[in-house]
Formats: sequence, structure tokens, C-alpha cells
Amino acid sequence: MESDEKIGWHTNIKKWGYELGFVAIGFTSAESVKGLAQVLEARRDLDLATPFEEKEIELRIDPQVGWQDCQTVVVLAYPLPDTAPPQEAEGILARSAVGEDYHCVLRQSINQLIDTMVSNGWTGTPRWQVDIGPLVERAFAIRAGIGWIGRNQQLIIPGYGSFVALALLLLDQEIPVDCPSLDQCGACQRCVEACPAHILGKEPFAAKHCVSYLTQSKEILTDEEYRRLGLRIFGCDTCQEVCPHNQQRMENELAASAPFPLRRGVDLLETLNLTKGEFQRRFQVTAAGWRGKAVLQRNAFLALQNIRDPRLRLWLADHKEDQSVPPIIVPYLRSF
Ligand code: B12
Ligand code: SF4
Ligand code: SF4
Repeated sequence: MESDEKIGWHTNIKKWGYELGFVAIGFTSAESVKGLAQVLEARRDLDLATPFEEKEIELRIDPQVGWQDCQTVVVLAYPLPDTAPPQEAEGILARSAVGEDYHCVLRQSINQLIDTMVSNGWTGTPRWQVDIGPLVERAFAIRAGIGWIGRNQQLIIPGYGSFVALALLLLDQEIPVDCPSLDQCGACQRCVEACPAHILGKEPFAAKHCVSYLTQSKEILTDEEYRRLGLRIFGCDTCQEVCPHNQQRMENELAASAPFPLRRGVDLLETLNLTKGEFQRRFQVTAAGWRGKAVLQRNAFLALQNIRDPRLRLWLADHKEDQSVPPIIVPYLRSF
């Protein structure tokens, strides 16, 4: 491919991506991410990595280990939809867990982007990943210059914020790359101070203690861990909500909460009593569905306990009597 043609693809892939709704797009090479293997090894050796991560470190840092023809990594950020904030005493869902599952939304948009590339003469065979895939997406995102990694560990896009989902498009052609962008956290410590698990500002990141992980883990949570959940039913947005770079979006959500069809709040007792049919209708279509119904019910139970909701005593009386307490909740009955 001639150099003019390569520049043309760089420009056009960005143009088509923005037309499809992506808010930031950047290009980087398929080189391995230097220095990241040591971080991943330290997380693994200290037992801080989550079981959701690929075990093979080389596959996570080097695109050519998974696909030897890979030459370029395009990083794309898609906005998470605006949502209405939860009301008092409601369970809280993270923004990434509300609305149509972002994995499906991004998959469709990337396939549309690839179709457009092919219809304009792209002859390669692009591959892609959205979240589920070995490559560490944020490492490529900073190298592709779409943002910086905040103290909250999030990829923050200058002028937009961090409430985005990321995707990687892998190409078997060499396309010009973008420059990394500058860190804009400065002296700010808001996320470090707000984190309920007190894990920010320390290296390596203790992913297994992160409340987002705890809401998704099926292991039995300690008393200290489950208290940290507060009212959270799936995920944790606290370190992003306090970030100055997300305040504009937060204000927009607060000011216009009524028109948003998507709500982050859920009724705790309804979630605890979730039937299979309700789970399929309300949660399975979202990114909160992948861990199943029981983990959401457990989190609703713990949230009711955390706010000492009197409805929990009645629920327990009924369900203990007919022995219908879901097995995932049984270990927590010791507190009653
Ligand atoms: C496993 C996982 C988790 C785990 C562990 C998270 C973690 N911080 O490691 C848990 C379950 C806790 C989790 C939680 C969340 N996650 Co998550 N998660 C992932 C997943 C699948 C892998 C992450 C991973 O590899 N971690 C290992 C560490 C080392 O990598 P990292 O934190 O992603 O990135 C670091 C390195 O890249 C490092 N780095 C980059 N370059 C270099 C170079 C050198 C030399 C060094 C030393 C370091 C370095 O800087 C980054 C920050 O430390 C990715 C998708 C993917 N395939 O990448 C999504 C992903 C990171 N998660 C995402 C989201 C949205 C979340 C939550 C916000 C969801 C929620 N609301 O609850 C929280 C945020 C928690 C947090 N503060 O990070 C988004 C991030 C979007 C964004 N704007 O950054 C991703 C990219 C999914 C997606 N496709 O959109 N997640
Ligand atoms: S997601 Fe929650 S627990 Fe995890 S680092 Fe951010 S504030 Fe802390
Ligand atoms: S809250 Fe402050 S320190 Fe944390 S990520 Fe945002 S700007 Fe950086």
C-alpha cells in the first residue's frame, strides 16, 4: 500500500467510525506493550488478578501472538448511554450495566465499520475484540492517544470523560499511528479518597478487592466486603462519578433525568425476588446478565441488609420457613 493510501485509510476509518457514534478513535502499532508484563505478573503473584482475565500474559500484551499478521490496532471508544440516577433506597447498577449490552452494541457498530471499509476497497481480514478477548484494551488506548489513564484506572478521553466502552479493531496492514495523550489528573485525589475499597493510589491495582469485582464474584464475601457493596447491585461507578472530567455528564443526567428511558435504580425487594422470566426480560439483555440471576439476588439481599430495610426480616421469615432461601444467600444467614 502506498503511503498516501495509508493516510487515506487512517482518515476514512476515523470518519466512518465517528459517523457510527464512536467518540474517540486512535491508531497504534501491533508492537507488544513494553513493561506491562511485569505489572500483570505482579498482580498474578500477589493473587490480585481476577479470574475474568486471560492467564497467558504474552497473549494480553502482544497482538501478534494471537494473530501473527496483525500490523495495526485501532482503538475505538463508544459512549455509554445517559441514564437516570437511582432514587433513595434503590439498588444501584453501573452505567455499563444498563440498557442494551454494550458488547452487542459495539459488535454491531464494528461490523458496520468493517462492511464500510470492505465496500471501499479494504482487502484485508480485520479482527476485533470488545472486552472479552485477551488484549489489555486500555494499554492500547493510551498508546493510540485517545486518552490517559486516570488515578481511578479509567481511560479518560479529554473533553469527554470516561463513561465509554472500548473496542479494538485489528488490521493486517500498517496504517500511520497517533501520538499518546498527556495525563491530566494533576494533583487531584478525588477518586483515591472516594473509593469504598481504598485501593486507588496503590500499585499494583488490587482488582480482586474492587467493589465492581465483588458484585460479580460468586465467592462468599466477608462481612467487610459485603458492607462495601452498599447499595450496589452490579458494578461500581464511584471513582468515575467523583472525577472532574465526568461532571458535565453527571450534571446533564441530573438535570434531565426524567426523559431518560434507562434507569440505574432497581427496587431491592423486586430484585431479591427475581423470577427466571423477569431476569431474562430485564437483565439478560444487559451487561449485568452474564453472571446470572443468583448473583443479582445475593447483592440485593446484601444491600437490603446494609440499609437495614425492615422488609428483609419479613422476607427471611417467609423463606426460612419454607426453606426457599436461594443457596447463594444461605452463607449470609449467619448474621441473622
Ligand atoms: C478484568 C477487567 C475488570 C476487573 C479488573 C479491572 C482492572 N482495573 O484491572 C474488574 C472486574 C475489577 C473490572 C472493573 C471495571 N471495569 Co473492567 N475490564 C476488565 C478487562 C476484561 C481486563 C482488564 C485488565 O486486563 N486488567 C489488567 C490491568 C493491568 O490492565 P488495565 O487496568 O485494563 O489497564 C492498565 C494497564 O493498561 C496500565 N498500562 C497501560 N500501559 C502501560 C504501560 C506500562 C509500561 C505499564 C507499567 C502499565 C501500563 O494502565 C492501565 C491502568 O492501570 C477489560 C477489557 C479488556 N480486555 O481489556 C475491562 C475494562 C477495563 N473494564 C471496563 C469498565 C467500564 C469497568 C468498570 C468501570 C465497570 C463498573 N462500572 O463497575 C470497573 C472499573 C474498575 C477500575 N477502577 O478499573 C472498561 C474500561 C473503560 C474505561 N473508560 O477505561 C474495559 C476496557 C471494558 C470495555 N471494553 O469497555 N474490570
Ligand atoms: S470501581 Fe469502585 S471499588 Fe473499584 S476502584 Fe473504582 S471506586 Fe474503588
Ligand atoms: S478523580 Fe482526579 S485523580 Fe481521579 S481520575 Fe479523575 S482527575 Fe484523575
